[in-house]
Amino acid sequence: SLLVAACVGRKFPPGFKFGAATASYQVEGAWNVSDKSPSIWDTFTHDNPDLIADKSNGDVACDSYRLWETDIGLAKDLGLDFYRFSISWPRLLPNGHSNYVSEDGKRYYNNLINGLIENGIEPVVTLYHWDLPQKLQEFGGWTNPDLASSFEEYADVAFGLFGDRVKTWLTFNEPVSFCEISYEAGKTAPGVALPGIGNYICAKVVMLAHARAYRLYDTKFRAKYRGKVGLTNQHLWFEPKNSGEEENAELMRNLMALYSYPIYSKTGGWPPSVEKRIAEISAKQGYSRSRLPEFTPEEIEFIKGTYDFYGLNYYTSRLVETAKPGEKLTWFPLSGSSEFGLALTADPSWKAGLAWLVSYPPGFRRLLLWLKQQFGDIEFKIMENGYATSEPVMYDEERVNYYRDHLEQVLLAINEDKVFVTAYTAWSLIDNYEWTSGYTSRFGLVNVDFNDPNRKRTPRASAHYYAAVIKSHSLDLSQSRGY
Ligand code: PNW
Repeated sequence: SLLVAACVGRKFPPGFKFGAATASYQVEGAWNVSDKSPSIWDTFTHDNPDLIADKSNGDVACDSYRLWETDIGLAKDLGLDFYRFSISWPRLLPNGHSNYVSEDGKRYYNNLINGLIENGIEPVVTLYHWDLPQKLQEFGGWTNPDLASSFEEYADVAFGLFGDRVKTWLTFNEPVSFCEISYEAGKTAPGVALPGIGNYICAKVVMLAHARAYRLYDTKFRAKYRGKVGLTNQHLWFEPKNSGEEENAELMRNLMALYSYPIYSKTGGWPPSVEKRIAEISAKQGYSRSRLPEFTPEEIEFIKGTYDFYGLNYYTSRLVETAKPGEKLTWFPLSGSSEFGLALTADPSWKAGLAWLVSYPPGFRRLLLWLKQQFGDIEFKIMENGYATSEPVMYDEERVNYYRDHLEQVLLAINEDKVFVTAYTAWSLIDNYEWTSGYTSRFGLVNVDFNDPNRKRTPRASAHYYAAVIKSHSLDLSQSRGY
């Protein structure tokens, strides 16, 4: 009976769902097929090959525009409950605006959605995974408040075309990543660097854009389609490096929740500690108001509560300490840490797949509990978690360990901390175009041969491992490293 108890503890709750994710620019290729217009990533990679590790681009990527049936086959072999992919805005709306809808774009996503459903796999769709139509960047991109209404137009088209079959929508993937790394640091598309301001303007515009899409779904689509709409935020977990710096670690947690407080908190608006600190720093810099733009009371009410679940992506953790005078702070993975003069490091004992991707499984559980404490006992869906190596290892033991150890923490969060987690998503189904790392970072459960014109896909050991977890709906912890 002891054995039974142990096994029961390792079971995922009934109804818990497993998936895997990709994103349009990272897998589709076919960048200029038919009437598709360029996205900011097409423009950025074509104009700045030197900013990409292997000078590559997503022109072909995994060629999933052509090989989508193969991808569905892989998802089916894994036994996925759902497949998370994103729609390329410029493929569906080449003008950026809804005055013209591409027939080929419609056909492609209809085929993919129908193919998934025919194979018993639920489609989970992200509207914005960073590939803005270049035509809208020419309007100023996410620093232009008008983008919120352009995004609502796009969402209207997508909900209208696919909402009869798509029941889980994510408006945005990781606003923190594109607001900070793109619009503040200028390191990724569109390559616009507006230090200390671009990220905050982007944050406000994106919060409003999300809320507009959510409220549109409520008024126009919810009664007939009965789906769920949310977004997914990326979180690192932060711990103080030295005793006495808990307050700084908490400030970093709140900075990363900049894109959550307006939506999920009871009060709405920016996280108070972050808002206060940025206002103080702005005042010291001689400004009469904060660089973090205020919301009007109407905007606060408009954004607050616009969710049906909390989507989150977790990969890694950091230690926080006050920077030494003159210390150069890195912009990655969170350029905003320089705002507060905080240095982010990793503990040497945390196993590194890539320099930035160090594995600290307990951070995942602590993050889930922290989010529950901040925002209440709401539904959490893990929309990304995964591990990369810089070599295309086929017997990928490190990735298997990463998935097992992180899934173990999810189970602890569910069983011990009573966090209501209903879904887990592996990033990624297949190796793909890893932004400025090009094809040098391998995240796939399935290997892709990028030298092969047919982009041959071969499941790794981790794919077999994940399939076994899904099939048994439980975790075998006999190999666990026991965090
Ligand atoms: C995510 N970090 O980005 C994105 O959603 C994916 O498109 C991407 O391929 C994947 O994770 C792997 O990088 C991240 O700093 C960006 O911890 C930054 C971090 C994590 C994920």
